[in-house]
Amino acid sequence: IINGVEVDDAQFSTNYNYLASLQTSTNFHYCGGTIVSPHHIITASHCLEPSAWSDPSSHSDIFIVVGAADRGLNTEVNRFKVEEIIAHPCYDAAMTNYDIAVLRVEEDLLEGTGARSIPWAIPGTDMYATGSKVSTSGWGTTVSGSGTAPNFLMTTEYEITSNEVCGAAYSMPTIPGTTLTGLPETMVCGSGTNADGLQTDSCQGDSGGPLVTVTSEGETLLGVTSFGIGCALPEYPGVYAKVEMFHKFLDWAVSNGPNTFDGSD
Ligand code: 4AZ
Repeated sequence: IINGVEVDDAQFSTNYNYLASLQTSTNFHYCGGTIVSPHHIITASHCLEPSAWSDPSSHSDIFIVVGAADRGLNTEVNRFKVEEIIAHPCYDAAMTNYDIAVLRVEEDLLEGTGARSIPWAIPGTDMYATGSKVSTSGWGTTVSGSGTAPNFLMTTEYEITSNEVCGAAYSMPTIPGTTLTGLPETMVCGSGTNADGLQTDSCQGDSGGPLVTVTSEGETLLGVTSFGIGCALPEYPGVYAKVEMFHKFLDWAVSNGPNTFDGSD
């Protein structure tokens, strides 16, 4: 997170305890996630090696750490093995589209960890209105281009960018390999400045983490941190997988229903 604020333990346990850190067996933090059920987190497909999706033997190096602002506090109690990777069947690595996945764990993520789940957005709300205040959080880098991650969770607030502005930014012909002519309906963007007037954004290592809105009914997950050009550049908003469009995939993945999901949104 660039130009955000640090989350302390007290704030974490009341406001941000839906966050998860994805770590390797050597405690290397590489992506974020959001707890959406006692046994499931949502993350980005691009955080996961496609070779691991259907091969449990090759995803043994993914651990989910929950319940602490300090990502180094990964104990037997709050560190979970991944039982199953459910990547969106339409995930398109070349376009970073359909960049969403569900991770299933066998144990209860919430029991005795201080963590909680939050709901994902379903269609028919006005939560994605341009200019709406949203927050994004993670253990990603605080300095664009630097590989180092903070120990404590960082969070920031900015606004939903219009689809036209964001689509235009990422349709520029200087971006090699893209054929985007506008923002796909599977994406939503955020940009803006913090209280000090500094441009703020998610960045490397925040991928997979949440874009959240707060209403009188509590928090709702609107997006999954996906990609950007640079970080906190005013001309390039942060891009998120638009969770509203994936409610059928998420209903299916989180209910562990029969394998009938056909890939439609
Ligand atoms: C990344 O490299 C990344 N500003 C994630 C989010 C953003 C940029 C880069 C959005 O994982």
